[in-house]
Amino acid sequence: MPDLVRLSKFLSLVLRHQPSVAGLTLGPQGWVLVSDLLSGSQTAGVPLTQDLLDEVVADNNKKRFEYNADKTQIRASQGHSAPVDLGYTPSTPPEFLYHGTTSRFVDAIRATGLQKMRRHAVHLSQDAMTAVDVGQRHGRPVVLKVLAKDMCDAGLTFTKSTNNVWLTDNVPAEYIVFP
Ligand code: HQG
Repeated sequence: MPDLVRLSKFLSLVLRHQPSVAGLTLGPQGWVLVSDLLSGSQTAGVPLTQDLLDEVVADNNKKRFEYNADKTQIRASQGHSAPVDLGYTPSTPPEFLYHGTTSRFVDAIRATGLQKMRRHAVHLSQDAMTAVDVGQRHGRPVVLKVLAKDMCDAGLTFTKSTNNVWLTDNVPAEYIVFP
């Protein structure tokens, strides 16, 4: 695995799921001090430097990580299982959004809608192709079309992460178009 991919996976672990592996605690909106991340990673045996961190943040294919304005803090833009309130303001989604899942989950989703499971939100994309990629991480991909505008009109809230992932608390089955 290329080093940057390996580092990105380590950063996902620390900044989304288990900050304690680098001796860290996430702030309420998911931020940690860059200096703490560098020293904590070194202590955990991961040779992270400021230059490498800059590279991961810039090159990461999904722009998973972001610095604050003065680059003293860093966080994951979405995807957490650790409890955070990312502080995004609600926005109006397009008419349709897409969710990638796999065939074996479809019956459960029909029964209970899309649930956030272990993460902080249900993740939706603006295009169906991204949803195919997301779904195939779990098995044979199935793309679900979500009637996002109808949900929004009914008072359900959406936010959009800095890296363009649409987030919502759950998607009731009545708003899902199954293939
Ligand atoms: C499924 C990755 C049964 C859901 C991706 C999914 C994404 C249900 C799985 C981001 C269900 C959870 C998020 C229900 C939902 N019954 N299964 N009621 N409701 N599910 O990994 O959306 O590379 O937590 O369909 O690319 O797959 O990490 O969520 O299959 O953007 O940056 O439960 O994570 O991005 O799986 O992926 P996940 P996800 P990163």
